[in-house]
Order: sequence, then structure tokens, then C-alpha cells
Amino acid sequence: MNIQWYPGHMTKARRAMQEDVRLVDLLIEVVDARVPVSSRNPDIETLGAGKARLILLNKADLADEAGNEAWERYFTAQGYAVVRADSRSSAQLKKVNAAVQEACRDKISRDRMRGIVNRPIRAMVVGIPNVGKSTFINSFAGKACVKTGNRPGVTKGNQWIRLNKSLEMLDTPGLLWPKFEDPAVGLHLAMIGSINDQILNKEELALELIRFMEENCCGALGKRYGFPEEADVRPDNPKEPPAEAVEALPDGCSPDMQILRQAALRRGCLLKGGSPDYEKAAGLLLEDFRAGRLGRITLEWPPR
Ligand SMILES: Nc1nc2c(ncn2[C@@H]2O[C@H](COP(=O)(O)OP(=O)(O)O)[C@@H](O)[C@H]2O)c(=O)[nH]1
Ligand SMILES: [Mg+2]
Repeated sequence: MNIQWYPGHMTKARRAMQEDVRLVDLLIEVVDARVPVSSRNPDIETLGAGKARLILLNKADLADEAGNEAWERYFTAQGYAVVRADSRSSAQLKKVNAAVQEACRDKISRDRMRGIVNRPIRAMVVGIPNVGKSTFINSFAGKACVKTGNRPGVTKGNQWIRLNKSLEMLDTPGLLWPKFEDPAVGLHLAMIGSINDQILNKEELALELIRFMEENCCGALGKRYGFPEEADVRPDNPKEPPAEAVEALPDGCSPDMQILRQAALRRGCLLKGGSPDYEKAAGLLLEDFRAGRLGRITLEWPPR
């Protein structure tokens, strides 16, 4: 599967950011803790040259805790200020204040030497679509100032928010880049919902996810969808499909396809006539993954 998505509005957004970045002291780069490298836009490096940097490992609640720790160490060792959080919880964002001060230490002492006191720090919140930039700003501000939504493209233009006397933030639209060199990046971004679903083959994407989970998250799919070994098999279980449907697996069907088929049958995703609706089951599985219902899953790990 080779996924690419770089719609025209992103070229426009990139230009707007190039303008606005001149006004800021700090870039707060929001990444998805399940894919902290795939969800980093390489263009940010040039865009943010010379600026203080903070990485927010967001959606940490959806990623493996050991992975979160490993990634925090990894980025800290590279010289970034790092905060990991579930941005929906403002309590978890309290540590951002200290991290911002730390990241901007040089600027603050430069200001002081020039006799400038209390000039607010201006931060630009950047990242690819759907990583939680707007959610972060709202939670941090303690009120809903900017629009959010679980799909790419909710934030349309740059928007300044004054958080307090010492900090102002700029919300920006999600930005991807013209070409994913590594196909795994496109896959990861599609899995976490940062690519417009309408251009995706959900069935193939779900099969990729199934293969990853079978290799790395032993038993998680069976537990969620109630496959025979782990199924809560009660005679009155309404989700229980007719026995003959489950047993009638076509010969030569690959193991990942069999799992998708079973998930379809168990979840009642059936076409007219009773055959499995793979498309619907794939959509369901992806939604389950994105919402964390398959467990806390980190898709990529830092090199050891
Ligand atoms: N579980 C979880 N969901 C989050 C977190 N941050 C944001 N979200 C959800 O992710 C979706 C995208 O958020 P949004 O702020 O619009 O992303 P943006 O496109 O980067 O501005 C929304 O459904 C949020 O509720 C988080 O830390 N954990
Ligand atoms: Mg947004």
C-alpha cells in the first residue's frame, strides 16, 4: 500500500506558517505518541530553524507506557523539551508551563539583559492533522477557544490565543509534506486518522493493522472480537453468529483475512444474503484502534 496525501490547502497553510513563524519564540510540536517519528513533519526542521523547541508526546493514553518513557528519553537526549500527556486532561498539562520556561530559558535571559521584562512568550503549535493541537490549546487554556474534531482538517486558519500574561499561542492547521519516502509512514498516519479516510482502502489498511497486532499484541484482537479461544460463549450471547458461518472459512484464506472475516461475523457486519461485510468490519476495527479499544498500542519504537 502506498499512501500519499498532500491537498492544496496545505501548501497555503505552509505559506501562512512561514509568515507567522517569524513572530514566535517557540515551536510546540504535537506528535502522536503511538507513532512519534512518523507523525513528525520533516519540514518543521527548516520552518522552525533557530526557534526554541518543545515536543508534546500527545495521546499518551493510547500508547504503551513503556513506549512513552522510551520516546521521552529519546527526544530529551536529542535536546528537546518533552512533555507527554493526554491533552484532554488539563491536569496533565500543568507541566507544560515549566517545560515552556525551560525551553525558552535563553530568550528569557536575553530579554532580561536588555531590560525587557514580562514580554509574553509566543508559541506556535504545529503538527500533522488530528494529533490534538486544538485539544491541547483548549485544555491548557481551560476553556474551548478553538474548534476540534476527530478527523483531519478541522482547523482552517492560524488563530492566536492569549493564555495568560506570559504566554500566547498560535493554533495552526495540520500540515503534511509532499511525499512520504517510507511507505510505513503513510500507513501509520492512515491508521491514526491523520489522512483523509475517503482516499484510503480501509480493508487493506485494516489487514495491515491486523498483521501488526498478530505479531506484536498477542491476543488483543481475539479479546476484543471474542474469537473462539477467548470468546464469552454463552447460549444467549446475541453477538454469537450462527456456528456454520464461523466454521465455513474458505480454503486458502490468509490468516489476516480470516481474522477480519471473524470480526465481521462476530460484530454482525453482514451483507444481504449473510456474507461478511469486510469494508464495514475494517472501518470498525480502525475506529476501535483509534479510540484505544484494542489496548494501548505503540506502533513504532525508538532505536536502541
Ligand atoms: N485519547 C486522546 N484523544 C485525544 C487527545 N488529544 C486529542 N484527542 C482527540 O483527537 C481528535 C483530534 O483532536 P484535534 O484537537 O481536533 O486535533 P488537531 O487536528 O491536531 O487540532 C479529537 O477527537 C480529540 O478529542 C489525547 O491526548 N488522547
Ligand atoms: Mg485543529
